[in-house]
Amino acid sequence: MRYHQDMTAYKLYGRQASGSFAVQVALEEAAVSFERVWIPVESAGSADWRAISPTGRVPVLALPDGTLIFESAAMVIHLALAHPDAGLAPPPGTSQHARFLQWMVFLSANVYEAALRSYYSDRYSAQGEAHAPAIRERATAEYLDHLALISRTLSPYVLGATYSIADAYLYMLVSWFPGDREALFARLPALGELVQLVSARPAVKKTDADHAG
Ligand SMILES: N[C@@H](CCC(=O)N[C@@H](CS)C(=O)NCC(=O)O)C(=O)O
Repeated sequence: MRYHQDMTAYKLYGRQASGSFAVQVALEEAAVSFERVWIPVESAGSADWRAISPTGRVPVLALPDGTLIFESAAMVIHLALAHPDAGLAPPPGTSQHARFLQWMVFLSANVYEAALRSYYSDRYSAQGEAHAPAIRERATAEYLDHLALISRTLSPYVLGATYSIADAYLYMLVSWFPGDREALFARLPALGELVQLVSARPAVKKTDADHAG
């Protein structure tokens, strides 16, 4: 399969229930023109796809000038800065923006990482599937600890009274939680409230529908 560059709009390469979710929400909230391209799992190793995504993973965002970006947190931070009127993040240089960056990096480096370890457990040991159950169990426990840590800051959003794209990023990561979601919200009610608030946003509803298939 050949992938083409379009110099007039963003192009988001993703997959259902993947990290492209939060990036699509950012594009929808910014009301910018973009094309969504689904990359099948089987394409991960293909030379054409590797030319777009050096890691073989999704998401990848092609900027309107053709520049290709990987790492979902970098994409949403860039979109927040490139489209300030969309209100995806506080103004750069402010203390609130510093907190926004802190939580974006925390979510990407810790929560997303725990999700990957939990879903791809066999990759984290030279013994493959033999050690996977223990790795999965530990990853899921850490996933929960990370969610508990961030949920203590919710009031009701990550940055307090004002929504930011960090909330949509957290919403995405909560949707992947491998444990019992009802039990999670019973234990972390602020997280359940955040999910309710974020799910009601039109940009999120649209993205939810697209990612549902
Ligand atoms: N740190 C990367 C992680 C990307 C990532 O691992 N994506 C997953 C889907 S959510 C993927 O492509 N998995 C396929 C694979 O690893 O084979 C990001 O935030 O973009």
